[in-house]
Amino acid sequence: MMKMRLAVRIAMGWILLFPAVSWPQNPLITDQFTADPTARVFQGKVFVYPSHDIPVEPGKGRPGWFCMADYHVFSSENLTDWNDHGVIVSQNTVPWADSAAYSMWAPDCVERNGKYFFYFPTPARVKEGRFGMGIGVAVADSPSGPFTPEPEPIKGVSGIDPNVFIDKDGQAYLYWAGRGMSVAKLKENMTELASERQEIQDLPKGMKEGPFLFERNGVYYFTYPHVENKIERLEYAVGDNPMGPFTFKGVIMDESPTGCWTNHHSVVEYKGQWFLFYHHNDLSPHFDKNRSIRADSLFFEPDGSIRKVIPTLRGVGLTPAGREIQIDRYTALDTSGAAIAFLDTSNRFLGWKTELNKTGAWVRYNSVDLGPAAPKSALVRAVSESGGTIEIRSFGPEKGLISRVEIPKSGEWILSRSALARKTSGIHNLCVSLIQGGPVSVDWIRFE
Ligand code: FUB
Repeated sequence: MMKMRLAVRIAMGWILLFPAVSWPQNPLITDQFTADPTARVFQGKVFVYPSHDIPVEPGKGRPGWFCMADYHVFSSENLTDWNDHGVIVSQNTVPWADSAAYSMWAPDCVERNGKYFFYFPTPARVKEGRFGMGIGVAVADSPSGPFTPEPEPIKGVSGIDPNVFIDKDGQAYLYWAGRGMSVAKLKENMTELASERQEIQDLPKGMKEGPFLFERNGVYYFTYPHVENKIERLEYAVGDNPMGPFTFKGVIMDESPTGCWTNHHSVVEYKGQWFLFYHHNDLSPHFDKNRSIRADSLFFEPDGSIRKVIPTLRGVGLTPAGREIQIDRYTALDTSGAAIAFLDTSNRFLGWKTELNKTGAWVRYNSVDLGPAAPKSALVRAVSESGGTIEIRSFGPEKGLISRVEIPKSGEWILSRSALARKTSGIHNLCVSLIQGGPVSVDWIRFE
């Protein structure tokens, strides 16, 4: 999570310096680019293994294309706070990898017998006579590493986007993309193929990549991004065997409305809820090869089909009221009077602000946990050239005013505090609206 020191002025006139922490929901990670998230539940937590997009620099990567030199892993117990465990595998430390390739694409990680096997595609060194993407394995005793790369990539496999599924009988399967979609059995050691490659048949025509297989109630869901029109959307097919055949069933997520060319996903069940992890270019709106990972809830219909997932900014997880609540990651917003913009377009990692542009403009943000002990005041980081008054209301479970906060006239970001109108505890869906004056831009709100 992003930490920085800020100069602030409380409405009563104090000048303070204090560390601010941003806790956005979607995207999940806001201090670096992340893509192709594979989420796994290990040791009671969700671990996410994404690709790590970086901007191309002279001599490092190909301009206009994906550029990745290493992998980080992130974990979370509550799907709100994400812990970055740092670099687990790098192109410089894989013995067979081309360390100038900057092409460490979509990875996966599975656990077997207490060992964690991390699968990743990357080009092999050309001088060793190998071309194209190899799929490597790195092994660890813990889901966050340290991971030791195997000396060679998996023999007989050339392609991208590895995905591994271990069935109830213990048989492991490796799926990958590149010249169609392939599957093969893995040996018990998880590093060698135990069968011939088999092509997955009968899927819709057109480019497909990023296979991800999971099982639910005896049904094997083969899921993948597919270019049906111009850019990728997430689809699925089902079968009764991990090697297929699979029957196409439908779309999990439509194409990005803003044109991000790729999407790449994983599906995981955690604490009784299913989630779709995927990516979008939130922090790089003008270049879709610098992406950011997201998560949204996923639901099955009674017949086992997947209900289409509509991407949200709010994402998943409760937001503790004592943290900066980034209302720009809204659940709903009044598009006639409110808008979202970057705080600073020269450093998008600083995040977004909510612009309440006219009286009555509102934004709704669900699932804020005000805890067992009711907070006493609301703190708002905002800026308004003309000053204005905002209201924070709960519209569920107990409807009503929580606090009315005066935002004084100022050309700089300031903190304004106001007492709560009533004792409020528990989980609430909040509505923040401009009731007088404005425009007002809000960075975040917090309860104390
Ligand atoms: O991240 C590079 C590539 O973009 C992945 O391997 C694909 O699945 C697509 O997301």
